[in-house]
Amino acid sequence: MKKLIIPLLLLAFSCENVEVEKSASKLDPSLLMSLASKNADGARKTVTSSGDILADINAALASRGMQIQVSMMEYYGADETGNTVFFNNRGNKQLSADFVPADPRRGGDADIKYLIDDTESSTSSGLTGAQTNSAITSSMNTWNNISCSSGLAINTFGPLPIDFGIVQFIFGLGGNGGLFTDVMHAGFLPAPLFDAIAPNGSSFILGVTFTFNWVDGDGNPTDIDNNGKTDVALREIYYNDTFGWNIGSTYDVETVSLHEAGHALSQGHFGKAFRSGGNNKLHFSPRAVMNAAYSGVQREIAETDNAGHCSNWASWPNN
Ligand SMILES: [Ca+2]
Ligand SMILES: [Ca+2]
Ligand SMILES: [Zn+2]
Repeated sequence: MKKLIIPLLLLAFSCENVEVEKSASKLDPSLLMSLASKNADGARKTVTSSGDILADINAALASRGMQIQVSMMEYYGADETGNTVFFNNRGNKQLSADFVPADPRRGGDADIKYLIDDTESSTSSGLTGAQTNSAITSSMNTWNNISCSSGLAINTFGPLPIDFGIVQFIFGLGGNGGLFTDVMHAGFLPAPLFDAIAPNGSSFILGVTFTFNWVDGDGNPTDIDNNGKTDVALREIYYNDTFGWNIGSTYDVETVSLHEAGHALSQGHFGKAFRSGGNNKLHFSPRAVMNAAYSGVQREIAETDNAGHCSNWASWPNN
């Protein structure tokens, strides 16, 4: 078993605009890195409702001179299959994306760091932040404990009393346009974010993961380790507070968190969806954590999930 430690580094886009709450004693602001400092408040104003959420996000990021662009969002359906949406303004190439080991732009460490937004961690269904934080942590530990990826250390900042979330920030729904780390569980958000993702999205999207790539000065995704995969800057995850979240029963937080964390660790959707039975219930073959929709409590990694994870991480940090 790998131990969780508390790393000391958070990356930041713009130090002077970062709102670090005084109570966030784990964070030493002097360790924050600054990648861009211009026009931090401009992000929200530049958003126009083009109907293409990824294009809107990227226009806002570019207007701030930020060296990241969103390349993909993957959402998880409650009772209909979710979807993977690519940002495609540079041709139809849908390159896969992955973290670069010891990427200097992420601080140069070989581990993968995550945090949990503790300001949006309680749910309208009545779960406390302590309950959802525990479920999310448990899901991260499940991925961390897979034996094939012994070179991968997944470390945590733990739950932090800061409203993280770049996408929500851009859409004027709180969040933080400056602070980030590799993987962010950015909170349980109300309907508007999910309705921006897809028409009436709040009624069927349980969770979503956004993948951000590093881009060069011309706005093109980079591949500094020449592995044919665009280099991931960070991934952020949101949970839809519209649903009736539970611990151990539908909709089980750990089940959904385990799925979204799978995306955060570079896995895509897997399995064929079909409906059967008197109630026409959604099923998958094979059933797996990485199926595109929820089909009951599932906190164990399936064989296909394990294979997908190992193909991404078994040689880390040497790939
Ligand atoms: Ca948040
Ligand atoms: Ca690469
Ligand atoms: Zn998904």
